[in-house]
Amino acid sequence: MALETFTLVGPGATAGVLADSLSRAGKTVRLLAKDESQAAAIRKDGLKVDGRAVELDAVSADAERLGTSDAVVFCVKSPKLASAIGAARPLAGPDTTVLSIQNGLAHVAPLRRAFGSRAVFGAAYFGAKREAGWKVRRLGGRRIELGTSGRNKERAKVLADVLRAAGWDCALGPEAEVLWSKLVLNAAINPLGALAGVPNGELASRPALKDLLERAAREAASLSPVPPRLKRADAAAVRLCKATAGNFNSMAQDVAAGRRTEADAILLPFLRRTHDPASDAPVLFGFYRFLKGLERGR
Ligand code: KPL
Repeated sequence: MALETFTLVGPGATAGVLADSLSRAGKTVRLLAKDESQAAAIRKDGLKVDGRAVELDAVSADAERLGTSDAVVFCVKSPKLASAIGAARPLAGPDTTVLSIQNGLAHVAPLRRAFGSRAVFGAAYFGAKREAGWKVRRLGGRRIELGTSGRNKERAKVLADVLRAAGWDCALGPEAEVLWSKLVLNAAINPLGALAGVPNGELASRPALKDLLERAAREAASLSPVPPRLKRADAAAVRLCKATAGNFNSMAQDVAAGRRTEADAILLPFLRRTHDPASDAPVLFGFYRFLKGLERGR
């Protein structure tokens, strides 16, 4: 099951960083754009990561034209998933590995329905930002964790080897633990960075924000149904913020751009596990109310 051709779905900062690392590792990299005007813009301007041009084999909004590849990587945010799955179906042949590194859990069921045991779910611990045009800047972190769930173990192992060769610190773990551990950190970091309007580093360096960050991480960890892979969620949240210090997290980038946020995907899995969210998860519930108010206010 050699993985030589990769198609990334949903060009943005995450896809840009992965495309760059995979193409420098000698892989053939293609992008499935959201529409033809986006595809034309990327073809015209070229994708650059940290000032370096990324070698792309093809960019198109037409998956039939791109054809199948050995691996398809979903880098879309949760509100866009359903349409992305529909558009990307022709990219996946019977033996294609489908990787998703989205935040949250809501993507697991639809992707598994669409791609069965070909789907592998991962968690990305890095920061990146898309700047004007198709320029992407890496903002710290180089860890990717891949979840195994019995039937996809072999695929996940092969994928992990490719990612390591492409420079990532890639680890494997049971799928539920990988996804919930990342979700615990996202539930603490993303809403707080988005509401405070600060990059991750400030969540770790400003005492009042750090206190809230740590409380949110402990609250989320206490509601996780599987033991998080992190020994201390509060310390792990601070470490991740430091590792990605210059990054405005993905939710902060959504709020700044006036886009719908991933508040539902990131916070509801915890709030749904409480009897009374206001008293059982006061910090996360507060984040959720503020974010929803912000979205409604638009
Ligand atoms: O997952 C992230 C995100 O922004 O969504 C982290 C790793 C927290 C980086 O900001």
